[in-house]
Amino acid sequence: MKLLILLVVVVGIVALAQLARVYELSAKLRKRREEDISHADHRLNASLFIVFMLVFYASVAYLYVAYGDYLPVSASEHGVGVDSLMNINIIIITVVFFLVNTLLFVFAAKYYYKKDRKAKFFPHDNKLEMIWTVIPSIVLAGLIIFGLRTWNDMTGEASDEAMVIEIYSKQFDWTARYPGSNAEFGLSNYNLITSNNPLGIVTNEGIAESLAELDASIEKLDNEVRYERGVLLSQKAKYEKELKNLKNHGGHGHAEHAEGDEAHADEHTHHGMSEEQLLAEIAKIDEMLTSDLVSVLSETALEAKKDKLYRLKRHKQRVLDIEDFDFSDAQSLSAWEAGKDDKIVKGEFHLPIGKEVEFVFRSRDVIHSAYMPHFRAQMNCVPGVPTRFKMTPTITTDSMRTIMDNPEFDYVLLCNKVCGSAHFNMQMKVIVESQEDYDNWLNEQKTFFVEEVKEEAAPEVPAAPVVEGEPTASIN
Ligand SMILES: [Cu+2]
Repeated sequence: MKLLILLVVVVGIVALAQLARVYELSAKLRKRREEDISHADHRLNASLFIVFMLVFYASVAYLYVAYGDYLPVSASEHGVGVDSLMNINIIIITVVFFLVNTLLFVFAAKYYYKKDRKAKFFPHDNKLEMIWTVIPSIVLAGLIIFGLRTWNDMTGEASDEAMVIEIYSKQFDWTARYPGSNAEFGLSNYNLITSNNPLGIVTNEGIAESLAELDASIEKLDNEVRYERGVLLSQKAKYEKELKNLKNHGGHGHAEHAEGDEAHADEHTHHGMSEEQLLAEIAKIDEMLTSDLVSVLSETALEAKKDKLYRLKRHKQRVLDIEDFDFSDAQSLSAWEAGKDDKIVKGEFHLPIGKEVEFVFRSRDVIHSAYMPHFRAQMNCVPGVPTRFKMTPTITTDSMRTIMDNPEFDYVLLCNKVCGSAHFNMQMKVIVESQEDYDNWLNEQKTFFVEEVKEEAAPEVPAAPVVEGEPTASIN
């Protein structure tokens, strides 16, 4: 079938070429030069300009109707402003579009070439220059001022009553965090990220868990490196050589300074190990060689493991550094305590209707973009730099289902930055509901590390105010 279409296209092109050739030949026969174009040809081209313009306008009008409002009414307070800004822009663009294209095509059609018509020489006009400089400047300035005001609406300071939610992005999903009863987020540190602590929230339990995980990995890797057959054999050979030297020189040989040398040179004047110590070391290696842990690694693999071991130990040191946190400062202490009752949710998050909510965005790996089209909201999530905006939802999920006449409808948070292979699937459901339903839902959500929090620990958490301008303090 495809071949057939191709064949038809090729035959068509050949036919056209032949037609052109016939035309050229007949023109020659009629003693007409090729570049002489008749008045009828000019008129035909002029009317074709008008035809093209009308078809062009019709297709643009179709696109406006078919795709003009792909989103329902805005479900947030500031979204109304975003929509009117968008509408004003579209109206201006549409007017300019029709004006410019009409001038372009109608002029081309009207002033087609005529033998007896002479063009007017019109090189410059100050008044015209002024008009098409000043009018666009005023319109653009107006748009920018309007746009900045709308932008400030979304990114300005949130009111004191606003609730705060953290949206955490990583390849390829979203996690939402609600501060617990103390209305304050706990500190977070990426070094503490474990499977149970996906946001790396700083708590004593989180640190303990992270250290336990690191210790297990370090031990496993350390064994792999220590029990490598080649390493063991070369170590053994070194000890055997030393032992031989010791025997040959009657205890005065210059044995190499061996690792793990803690011997007091009682019988010897040099720093080498005694014969008994060397024999003990060799016996130890012999025993290790019979262990199940012994493996054979290539030099590259061994180097890679050593490198990984080094990095794990460095990671562990960083976690240990967190423990040296300064507790003398009351505010730091409360930030340290604050993480325990944070609530972490995946899959969907809820918002109460009519309540201002401040979003704080973080990213673990690459730049993502939190996009909530129905709320006309979008913000980049940048690794290492918390970003934020605020909004007030105005339509519940249920009402929006009625408005859209779609009982399946749900608000959604999407990633709007191509961030990797599963980017398309990076989304989270957003539910807007009454304050009561929201409270019930939040109460059902598990508290972070709830099982470890001792009951008497709860009153100790002071109701400290949120550190201003620092919704997610980070100590790294
Ligand atoms: Cu993404």
